[in-house]
Formats: sequence, structure tokens, C-alpha cells
Amino acid sequence: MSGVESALVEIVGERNVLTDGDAMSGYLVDWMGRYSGIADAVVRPRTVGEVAAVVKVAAAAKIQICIQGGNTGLVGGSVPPATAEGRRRIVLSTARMTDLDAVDPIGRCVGAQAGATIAAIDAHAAVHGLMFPVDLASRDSATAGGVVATNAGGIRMIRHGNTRAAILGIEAVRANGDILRRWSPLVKDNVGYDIPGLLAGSEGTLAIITRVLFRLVSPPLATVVVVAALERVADALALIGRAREAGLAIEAAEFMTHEGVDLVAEHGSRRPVCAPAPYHLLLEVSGAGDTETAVVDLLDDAEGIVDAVLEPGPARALWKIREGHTEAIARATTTPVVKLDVSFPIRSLPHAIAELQDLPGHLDVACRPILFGHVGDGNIHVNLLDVPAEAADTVTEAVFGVVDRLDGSISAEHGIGRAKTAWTRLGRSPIDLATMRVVKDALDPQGLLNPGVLFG
Ligand code: FAD
Ligand code: 2HG
Ligand code: ZN
Repeated sequence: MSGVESALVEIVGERNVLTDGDAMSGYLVDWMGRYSGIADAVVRPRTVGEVAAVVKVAAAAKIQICIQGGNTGLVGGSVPPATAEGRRRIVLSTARMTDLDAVDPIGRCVGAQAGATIAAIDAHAAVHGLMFPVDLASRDSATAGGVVATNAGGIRMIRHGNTRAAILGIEAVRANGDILRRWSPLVKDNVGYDIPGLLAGSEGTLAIITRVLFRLVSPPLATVVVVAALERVADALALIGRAREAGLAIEAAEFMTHEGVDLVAEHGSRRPVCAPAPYHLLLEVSGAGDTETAVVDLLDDAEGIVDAVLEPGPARALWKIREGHTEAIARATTTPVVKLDVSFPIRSLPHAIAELQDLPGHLDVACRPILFGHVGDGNIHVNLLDVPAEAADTVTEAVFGVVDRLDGSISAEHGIGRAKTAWTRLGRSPIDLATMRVVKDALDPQGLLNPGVLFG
């Protein structure tokens, strides 16, 4: 790399070209500790001009570029491939690209550099009485570029849509180093292709996102969080429906099972808030009137409720058990977790969840399913613990079989990354996949951006 290395040092400075193994190590392993990769250097630009210059050097030398934001992705896309395959490659980290523009309180939008965290953008918006519409438990590390690249869903999706819906404009560096800027606070603008929409969910395979113009929303009026312990999945869906009928806005609708709640108590030190029951629903609602009384009335009339606990206001205590799932699961297991993120038509959820819970009885291998997720969006996170490494594909296929039968999706919000490339054919038709390939080849003809991600 030496000629290239000195060119990179000239662009970003010596301190921001890491080549020492120890200095690079944190960039080469993913959040789960499941995927690790090999790179010749980690490069940390500060500006879009530096990103463009780095890409030009890399493109001229045919060096692959693996893009990394907060490294909280759950499908292995944020770290380089595990083998060198005779290729030189760098990790391009956006860690130093954390600028936030001034909030536009009238246009209700804000520009953020790709490495700004979701928590920082939200705190910045809050100063103007506004809110960033995307929220997820990884908010302190996940970045603007990361949530756009994965088109993250998260806990507010039911109310405000996914990340794609929050984008007004984008700045990105193409694989040849050109800077692409589609940046306008216009709410309505139909001139040609939706380039920000195309880059959302592209998982770093089409361009490097350097700045995003995000839509902001008003925070909810008086909110109430309720955790209800329930007998059946259908009771959870009925409660969500009745809250809507009562005129309440659903800010979040999250699902847990007693296995997950017990696991978080054991490995995440969060005591259960409700009496034991097969299922738990966390519902956050808002309304203009007396929301708390409306929720109490709702619970009085609802069926299948074993127990319920209320928490008024923006307090987060009841969220802790739900948001503690991912970390508790990571701590609870000695074998790598088979982590799947699937969705179903909402009407099929009771059937789908029953089938997923019954999987251990139908498989010849050990497997302990922990199900939770954004039930209001039909999105269930299926974490399978205690699966022997050699059986990971078998249990994955079994889950995807349920998805296929019930017309669901094999990736609801986490993306494909490196983890799911073998199964994209279950989610897209051959012509669909060929069209994606045409787009990839047109924008990245040398195949330099995020090799092995999305396309395998
Ligand atoms: P990274 O992990 O660094 O990268 C993710 C992908 O985006 C990679 O393919 C990477 O190459 C690409 N990428 C990153 N930055 C750029 C850029 N600037 N330009 C182009 N490509 C880029 N996800 C959800 O959808 N909903 C959730 O509710 C949710 N909750 C989570 C909770 C926990 C505790 C954890 C650990 C993860 C959670 N995630 C969730 C997954 C993860 O946080 C999201 O996928 C997030 O969007 C990743 O952001 P990041 O900055 O960490 O990206
Ligand atoms: C969540 O909703 C995340 O908490 C993580 O999407 C899901 O760990 C998981 O499976
Ligand atoms: Zn999720």
C-alpha cells in the first residue's frame, strides 16, 4: 500500500490512516462479535472533499472500500470480508464526520453529516421543539449514514415510517469519486428518479453517503406507555386496534414473550414489570385529551389481559426490558445467535408466531427461540439461541420456510449485509435481482464499494 498510503495520509492526515493491527481492531469486528474482516488500512476522512479524494485514490488503484458508520449493524455489512481474496481494501469510517447544520424550524428539517449519531440529531432537533422521526435502541452509536444505508425501521416506524420516509435530500460520493448532491428542502419535487430513495437501503453498495437532509416532526402530545401481559398474540393485535378506534395515536407497539422477558431479567438485570404471561405488549400512545384515562378505559374493556402497568409522560423506565433484549441475548449465549429479522402480514402474526415458537419441536437440532419486535409493523425479531454452528443454516431455512408460506419478508429492517445474501432469492424475483445488479454495475462498475454485501 505504501504509495497509496502516503496519498491517503496526504488527504486525511497521518493520525487518520490506521494500519497498525491494534488500532484497526475495533473497526474489523462487528457489534455482535460474529463477523470479522481483513483490511490494509482504516481511513477516517472529515469532509466530503476528503471522502471524494480518498475514493479517487482507491478507484485508481482498484482498492475496495468497506464503509462503516457506528458499526451497530446486525447483518455483518459494516466490516470487511474475512478473507483477502488477493484484493487490497480499506475501511472508510465516518466517525469524524459529525457536523450538524442549523435546524430549519419552519421547513422542519436539518442537515447532518453521515457520522452524526441518531441521539445527537434528536437532541439538536429538541432544542427547537422538534424530534428526529427515526429511533432505535442503538441511538447513541448508530449514525445518519448507517440508518439511511440500511433504511432502518426502529420503534417509531409505526408512527413516522422508515428512514427512507425521513429523507429530503442527500449528498454522496460515487465509486469514481464524483460528489452527487440532491439537496432540497422542497416537500414536493418530482423531477426524475428518486436518488435519495435509491440510496436508502442500498447498504453502501452504490455510493458513500456523506450528508443527509432529514425531515423533522413534532414530538407527541401527552404520551402514556403501557406494558400489558397477555394470554394470546391476538389480544395484542386487538388492543392496538382498540387504541386506534379510541382516537389515540400509536407511537410504538412492541412485542415480547415471557422467554425474552425472563432472559432480560437474568442477563440484563431488568426486573419484569408485569405478572408472568405468555406475551407482553408495550404500547406507547398519545392523544390530545386525557390520554391516561383513555388508556385505563381501554385496558378495563380489553380481553386477555393478565396484568398491565402504566407510565405517563416521556419517561423511559418501561422501555428498558424491551430495549434490553439485544444485549441480554448477546450475553446469554455461548454459541453464536442465529439472528433473523422477519415480517408478516399483520393478520398472519398469531399463526406465524405460533409456528416460530413451535420450531424446536419440529427440528432435529437444539434451538431456543426468543421472539420480540415491532409487532405493530408485523416485524418479529427471531433470535435462535443454543444452535450448534453447523445447524445454523438448517434453522434459518426453517424460519424462512414459515416466512415464505405466510408471504412475509426475510429482512424487515436490518438489511441483507453479508449474513443473508444466500437467501435474497426468497425476497426478490430473478428479474428484480437482475435489475438490482444492473443498477450496481452502472454505479460501481469496478465493484469496489462494500464487496460481498447484499450481492454475496
Ligand atoms: P453500520 O453498522 O456502521 O453499517 C451498517 C451498513 O450501512 C453497512 O453495510 C455499512 O457499510 C453501511 N453504511 C454505514 N454508513 C454508511 C455511509 N455513510 N454510506 C454508505 N453506507 C454506509 N436496526 C433497525 O432497523 N431497527 C432497530 O430497532 C434496531 N435496533 C437496534 C438495537 C441494537 C441494540 C443494535 C445493536 C442494533 C439495532 N439495529 C436496529 C441495527 C443497527 O443499529 C441499524 O442497522 C443502524 O442503521 C446501523 O447504523 P450504523 O451507523 O451503526 O451503521
Ligand atoms: C430491535 O428492534 C433491533 O431492538 C434489534 O432491531 C433486534 O436484536 C435483534 O434481533
Ligand atoms: Zn428492530
